Amino acid sequence: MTAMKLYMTPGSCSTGIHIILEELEAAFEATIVNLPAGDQFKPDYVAINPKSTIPTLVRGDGSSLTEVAAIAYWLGRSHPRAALWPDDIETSCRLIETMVYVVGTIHGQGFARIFATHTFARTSLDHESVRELGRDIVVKGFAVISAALGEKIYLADAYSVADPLLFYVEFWADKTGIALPPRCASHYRAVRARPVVQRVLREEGYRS
Ligand SMILES: N[C@@H](CCC(=O)N[C@@H](CS)C(=O)NCC(=O)O)C(=O)O
Repeated sequence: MTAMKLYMTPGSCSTGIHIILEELEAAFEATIVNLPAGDQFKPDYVAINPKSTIPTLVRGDGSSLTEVAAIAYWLGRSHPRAALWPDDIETSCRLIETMVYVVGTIHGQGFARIFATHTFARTSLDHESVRELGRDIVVKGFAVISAALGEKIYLADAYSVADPLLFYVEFWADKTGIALPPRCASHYRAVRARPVVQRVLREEGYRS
C-alpha cells in the first residue's frame, strides 16, 4: 500500500475532496492538473481517468476512483473512526441524494454552463443565454438545498463528507456573485470557519 494520490485543480470541484482528505488527516500526495493547459487529455492522465475530469483519487492499492460523490462516499465509509459518514440508512441515502444533486445538477448543469459555456453551445451568439440558464439552475438548486437544510447547520445532524461538496458550490456562488439563500449562507459560513477548510483554501491560493 502506498499513499493515496489526489489529482486536483485549485478552486475546482476537487476542493471538496481536498477538504475531506485533510479532515480525515489522511496521508496523500496532491498532483495539480492544469485544465486550461489540457493536462487532463494527456495519455498519462487518461490512463488513470479516461473521462479526462478531475478529481481522480488513486488509492493505496493503485486503483483510481473518479466522480466527486463516489470519492467522498468511499473516503467517508473507509475511515469510520473520523465519523464523517452516518451509520443509519435514512441519513446515508439523504446525503447521497444531496451529493448527487449538488454535483450533477448545481455543478454539472448549472455552474458548468457558467464556467464552460462553450461546451453547451456551438456559437458564441448563444453563450449569454446559456450562462443565464446556468444561473437559473444554480439559483433553483440552492433553493432546493436550503429546504433540505431546514434548521440544521450541516446537511445531517453531524458534519459529514457531503458538507465540503455543498461548500465548493457555495464557494463558487460567492466568487461569481450569486446570492445564497440564508440557510445556505449559514452553512457556507460554518464550513468556511473550520480550520481545515481555511488551511485548504490557503493551500489552493485563496485568502481565507
Ligand atoms: N461528474 C464529474 C465532474 C467533474 C468535473 O466536471 N470536473 C471539472 C472541473 S470542476 C473538469 O474536470 N473539467 C474538465 C475540463 O475542463 O476539461 C465528477 O463528479 O467528478
